[in-house]
Amino acid sequence: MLALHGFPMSPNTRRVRLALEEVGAPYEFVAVDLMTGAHRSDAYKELNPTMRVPVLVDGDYRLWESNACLHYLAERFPEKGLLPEGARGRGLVSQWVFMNAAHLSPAVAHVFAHSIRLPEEQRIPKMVENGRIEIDRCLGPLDARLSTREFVVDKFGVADLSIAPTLGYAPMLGIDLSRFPHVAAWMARVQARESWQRIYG
Ligand SMILES: N[C@@H](CCC(=O)N[C@@H](CS)C(=O)NCC(=O)O)C(=O)O
Repeated sequence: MLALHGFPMSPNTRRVRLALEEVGAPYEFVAVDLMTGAHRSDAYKELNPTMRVPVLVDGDYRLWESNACLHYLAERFPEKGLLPEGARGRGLVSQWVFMNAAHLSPAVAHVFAHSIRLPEEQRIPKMVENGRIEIDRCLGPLDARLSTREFVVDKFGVADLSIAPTLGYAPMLGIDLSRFPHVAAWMARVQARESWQRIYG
């Protein structure tokens, strides 16, 4: 059976949980408590030497980096159609997943850290300001993309599973999606799915 080691509230963990729900494979969720430093234990380091969540375990195979886990699950359960056929469609999936992993997700993480997570004396307002600029820089093109289609790359799949959890805490972080109406409408479509209801509900 598959197992996912992760922190329940973590967007990176939730990204993979959503994919597991979408493929419908039975899996065990193993909670890793970031608050008590469980991700720094020797046992956990055996699973993920970078000491981050999540980690997907499939028999003797272990995989970390949440977006890599999405691709693995899509390829392991090809009948679920989470990746398009053909080089062009897959290239577009990679484009949006890398944009999320390299730019959008770190920017959202900086806004979260420097406005909520860190003790006040460690917060750097410029990090929040720069983070918001970077978020807008990503959401503008995403909004344009979603103005002509229901999901990021035609059918619901890996690109949606990658980006939507990054925006899961947008209201709490003061990220006003009404400025990006097509992104807001797409988020509502993703949030209406059974998988989202099960993980975020
Ligand atoms: N790029 C990684 C990021 C993983 C990540 O940063 N996870 C956070 C929780 S959302 C974490 O483990 N933080 C603990 C730490 O950095 O010490 C992925 O997509 O899996």
